Amino acid sequence: MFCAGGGGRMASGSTKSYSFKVVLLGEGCVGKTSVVLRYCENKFNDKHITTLQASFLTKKLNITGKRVNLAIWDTAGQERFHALGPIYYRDSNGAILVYDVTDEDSFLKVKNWVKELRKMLGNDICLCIVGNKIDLDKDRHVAVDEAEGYAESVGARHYHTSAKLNKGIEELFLDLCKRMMETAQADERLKGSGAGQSVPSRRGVQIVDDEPQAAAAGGCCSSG
Ligand SMILES: Nc1nc2c(ncn2[C@@H]2O[C@H](COP(=O)(O)OP(=O)(O)OP(=O)(O)O)[C@@H](O)[C@H]2O)c(=O)[nH]1
Ligand SMILES: [Mg+2]
Repeated sequence: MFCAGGGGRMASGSTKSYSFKVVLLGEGCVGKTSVVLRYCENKFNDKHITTLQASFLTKKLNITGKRVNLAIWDTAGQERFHALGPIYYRDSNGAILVYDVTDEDSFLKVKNWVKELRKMLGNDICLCIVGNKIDLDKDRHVAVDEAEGYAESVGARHYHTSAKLNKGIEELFLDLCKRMMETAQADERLKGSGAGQSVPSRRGVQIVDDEPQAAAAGGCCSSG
């Protein structure tokens, strides 16, 4: 399993590491795999090699001194795989719902995913709606205002990307990570922080405080 805090500790200061699970959902051929491949490996393939079931990639980043480990699940867009969705979105901290700006149907599919995710997970997940392929803007079939207005109405954030031209991808993941960190920190406050131990949140994120803490409640080892 993907756990927080694996690996070395930072030498000094209060450094927290976060582990988040992120899932990409959306119709086939909208560019989910391309977005992930661009982000994780800075690669782009002009050919469509359809994803079967799902694939998994990881990414480590550092945000204002905090280590973030992302486990990214890129799911298959083909309708025959739709029923597998819950396997991948369950316990996710963030969902990236991708449509192709030249394909109106793919935007309707995003709306279906939003309904399903809100029904199954409530507001416990950070939603990103992503209009991909903005390099094909001349063939756009989804109005910017409509897409952005819809995202706002469902508590999601909207982004535009081009995996092909590497536009908006870094910004998308960085912004999502910051939102997931805020959610995790709010969860942590809510739980009243278990005196420096790992605090699993509602969505299974673990926050590990690398800084040694003073004696835990009920602890027996206070020295001095
Ligand atoms: N012009 C353009 N083409 C893109 C972009 N992103 C992806 N594509 C192309 O769109 C096609 C589908 O991309 P994929 O990333 O395989 O799409 P997917 O959503 O993962 O598809 P499934 O795995 O079948 O669900 C490929 O031919 C990509 O080269 C983009 O930003 N601009
Ligand atoms: Mg794919």
